[in-house]
Amino acid sequence: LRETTSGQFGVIERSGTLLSESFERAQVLVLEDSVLDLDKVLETLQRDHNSVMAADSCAKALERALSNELDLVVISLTLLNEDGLRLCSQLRSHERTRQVPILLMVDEGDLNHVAKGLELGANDYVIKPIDRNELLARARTQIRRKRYQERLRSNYEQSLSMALTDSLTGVFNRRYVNAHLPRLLERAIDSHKPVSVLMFDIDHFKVVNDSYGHAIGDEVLREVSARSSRNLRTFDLIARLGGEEFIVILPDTDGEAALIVAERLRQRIADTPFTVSTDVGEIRVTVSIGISVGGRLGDTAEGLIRRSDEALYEAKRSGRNCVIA
Ligand code: GH3
Ligand code: MG
Ligand code: MG
Ligand code: MG
Repeated sequence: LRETTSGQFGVIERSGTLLSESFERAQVLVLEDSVLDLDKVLETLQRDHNSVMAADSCAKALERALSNELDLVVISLTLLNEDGLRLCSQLRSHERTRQVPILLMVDEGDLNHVAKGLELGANDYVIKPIDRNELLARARTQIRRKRYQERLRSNYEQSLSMALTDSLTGVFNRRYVNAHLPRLLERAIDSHKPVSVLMFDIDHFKVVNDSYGHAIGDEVLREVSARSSRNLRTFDLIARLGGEEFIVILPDTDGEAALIVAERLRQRIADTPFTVSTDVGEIRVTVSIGISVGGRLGDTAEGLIRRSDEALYEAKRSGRNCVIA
C-alpha cells in the first residue's frame, strides 16, 4: 500500500488500482429510470461509501438537488419520457446547484447529446454500457475537484476577511475603511444623500493601561467595540483605525442625525462602567467624538476623515467626553 496525500484527500493506490480514497463521504444524486442501470450505478458509487440518492424524473431530481448539499449529480440521457439535459440546465440556473459537478451517462449512438450537455455545463460523461471502474474514476475526479475548489474558496474568504478585520476587536480595520469609504462617498454624491463620519477616541486611555495593565486595556477596547456595534444600524460600519481610535461611517445620515447617534454612543460608553475579568472591579471610560458630513460634489474620503479628525481634536480640547460636529 502506498499512500500519497494531497491535503485532505489521500489517494491510496495498489498496483494501479484505485481503492476507496475519500475520508469524507460524498452526497451523490443519480437521475436514471432504468432499474438495471440504476442498480449498477448505485452499487458502483457505494463502493466509496458515498451516500447515493436516486430520482427517476427531472422534477424529483431537482427537488432533491435543491434540498441537499450535493457533491455530484449523475444524469442519464437515456430516460424514456424525459430529456436529462433539462436537469442539466436547471441545475446551472439555480444558485444552490450552480457549482455541483455533473456527470452524464449516454448511449454510444447519442454522442451528439454529449456536446449539448457539456455546453449546458456538464463536467464529464461516461458511455453506456457503463464500465464500473471508469464511472468510479470519473466520479472521484469530479468530487475531488469540487472539494478542492471549496477549500480554495474558503481559504480565500478567510484570508480576505482576516486582511480587512481588526484581530483584537473583530470590527473592520483601517485598510477596509480606505478601500470602502471612497465608494460609499461616491454613492452618497450620486444619490444626493449625505454620509456622516464619526471619529472617536477613548479619553485618557493611557491611564487605563498604566493602572490595570495592557491586557485589561485590550478588554476595554473589545467592549467599547462591541458596545458601539450594538448601538448602530446593520448598514452602519465601524472600524478600529488603530490604538484606541475608531471610526463609524453612517450612510444616508445628515449632520443632525449623526449628532444624535454620536451623543447616544458617548452616553452608552460613559454611563455604564465596564466590567473586566479580573478583580479590579468596574472601569469607567469616556470617549470624545468628532463628526463630519460628506456627500457634496468634490468631497473626498481623505477630506471627510480629516474634518472628523479635526472635530475630534476640538472635542479633546473642549474637555473630552463630548461630541463636536
Ligand atoms: P487622550 O484622551 O488624549 O486620547 O489620551 P490617551 O491617553 O487616550 O491618548 P494617548 O494617545 O496618549 O495614549 C493612547 C494609549 O493607547 C497609549 C497606548 O498604550 C494605548 N494603546 C494603543 N493601542 C493599544 C492596544 O492595542 N491595546 C492596549 N491595551 N492599549 C493600546
Ligand atoms: Mg491620543
Ligand atoms: Mg485616547
Ligand atoms: Mg488616540
